[in-house]
Amino acid sequence: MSRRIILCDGAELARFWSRIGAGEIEVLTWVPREDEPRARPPGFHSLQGGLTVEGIEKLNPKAGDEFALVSEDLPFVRAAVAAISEVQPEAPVLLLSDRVDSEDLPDHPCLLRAGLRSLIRDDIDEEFAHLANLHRVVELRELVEPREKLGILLQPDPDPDGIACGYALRALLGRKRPTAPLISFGAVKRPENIAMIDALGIDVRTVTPDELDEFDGLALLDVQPTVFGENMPARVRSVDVVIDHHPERPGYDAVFRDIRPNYGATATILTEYIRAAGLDLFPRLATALVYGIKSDTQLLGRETSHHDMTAFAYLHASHSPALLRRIERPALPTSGLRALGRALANTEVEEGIHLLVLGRVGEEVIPQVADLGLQAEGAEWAIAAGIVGSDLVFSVRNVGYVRAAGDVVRAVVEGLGVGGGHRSMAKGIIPLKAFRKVYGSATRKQIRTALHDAFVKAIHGD
Ligand SMILES: [Mn+2]
Repeated sequence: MSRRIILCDGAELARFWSRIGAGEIEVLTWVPREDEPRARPPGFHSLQGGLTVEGIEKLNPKAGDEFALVSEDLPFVRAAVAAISEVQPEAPVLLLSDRVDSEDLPDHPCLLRAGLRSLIRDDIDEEFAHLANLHRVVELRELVEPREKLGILLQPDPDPDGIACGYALRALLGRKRPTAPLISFGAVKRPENIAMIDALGIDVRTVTPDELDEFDGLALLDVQPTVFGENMPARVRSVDVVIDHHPERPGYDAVFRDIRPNYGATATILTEYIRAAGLDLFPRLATALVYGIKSDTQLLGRETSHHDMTAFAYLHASHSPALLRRIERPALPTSGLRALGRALANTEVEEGIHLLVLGRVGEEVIPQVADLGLQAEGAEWAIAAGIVGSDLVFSVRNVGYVRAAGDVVRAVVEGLGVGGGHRSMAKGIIPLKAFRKVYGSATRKQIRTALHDAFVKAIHGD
């Protein structure tokens, strides 16, 4: 188990540390100052050999151990950083000080400064969490630095979480599109996701497995190689980087691996990296990550951890509300508004269900109409249905305390088409051919009756 080695400058700061409550994995050491009595602060032992390379060596630091320096004195901090760098160059160092300025600090790849006396115990744990994230960033940057062309591979038909992470990783590495393109084996298809890449100006290139040869580095985000199943391209079996929040799967190699299954979104991991590295959070980047977290956690609902909440709050201050609106509420074409007008003309809420049948429309209109439909008085369910190409497509929303929308839609499309979703949002697609086979025709009236009956049955039946 890795340790936190605490080095306090003098008895006063050591006592202060004891008072705020030392953590279990902390090794408490102090260096007595000349001008103070040598009485040992409780729980501390003095650094044998003083603040020297030998002194640090005696602590026997191992890979994975972290240091904290508690001091208000620049020469102390400098000497400590120099000695630690000599003994364990990779070790992350947290400096807790109110007076020592970051600018005066010696060069160190993984050094983070935080305030001291203003901190309470939880804040110190949080600072250590930032330090661990900074350490990951340092490793990541070192690893991909020599790669001329890093392919950032997302899952096929990338979702907002994956897209946001790709964008964030590129920023974190200080790269641009030509040397770190976002790639995928399947194009972005869902209208909401197309709205996202359009609004943010992000490019996702579709590649074939053979085309991976042009990259001398590969980073997989929000996905692990095993997702490609039996057909996993050989090139993907052994990669540089995997960062993901899905459960860890064996069967591949990655030099850098950061899998956090208790996180609601991979965008949360990338946000923590960005925060720890002190990277400028420009509005486009913050907006992408906000949307990635929102969409993967159903707006901080299901499967959200406190990490996601903290990351969301951190991003929120820098995001662009106008840009986010453009992604979440893409412009409604006038033809879509007319279809909505016709559907609203004789609308009714029956048994808590508000069903709007739009006729032939652009697919992006349907989910927006479903959102709107839920505002009707008495509506617990809103369904917007329209014809797109040769399919009947419908979006479903509910108030959240009723049966899960995804389950209901799966019951409705069973044997007819495909569908699914989450607690309060879902989508279904039924080919018109299949619909006609069962219901005879696909007139607006027939669609309304058939969908209404099927939903009543699915919502109220078992
Ligand atoms: Mn995800």
